[in-house]
Amino acid sequence: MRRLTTRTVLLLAMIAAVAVFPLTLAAGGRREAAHHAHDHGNDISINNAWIRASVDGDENGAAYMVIRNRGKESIRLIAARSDLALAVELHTHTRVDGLMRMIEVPHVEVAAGEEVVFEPGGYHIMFLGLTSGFTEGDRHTIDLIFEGRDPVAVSFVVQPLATRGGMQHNH
Ligand SMILES: [Cu+2]
Repeated sequence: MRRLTTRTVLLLAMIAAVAVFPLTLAAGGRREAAHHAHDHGNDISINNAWIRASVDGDENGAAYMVIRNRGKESIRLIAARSDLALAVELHTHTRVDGLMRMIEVPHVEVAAGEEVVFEPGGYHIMFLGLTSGFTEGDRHTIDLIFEGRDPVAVSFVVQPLATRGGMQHNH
């Protein structure tokens, strides 16, 4: 009876060891996957990030930047998050009946090794219902959400459209 009990305990210990081993492996695998995803985040660089300064009475606003994808796979910006406005959307401009209109886009794709420019008259982060105006020289952090990745916090500087818009219109 005593021997049987010892054998049972041994057997249970072996089962436990076998059961724990794959769990450890799985946990290690998850850690590695998470770390891998974080490394991919470094493939994205955001430059020239700025917000258009508000003029009196502005209820809405826009932010611009250049997204560069140094990675080997295309990336998708699917959202931007900020408490600067009641709603934050991704927009572009399109010609409708001869007029340029803003439309919301579900995502902005940046191919491997390419960059996408957000600028007045094109792609922009749209702020609808500003919680406060944008003052020249201020900085605000906006979280950029890329599909399948951790949010990327980017600091945007507020600048007047007259300065930035003029620089951009060289075409
Ligand atoms: Cu817009």
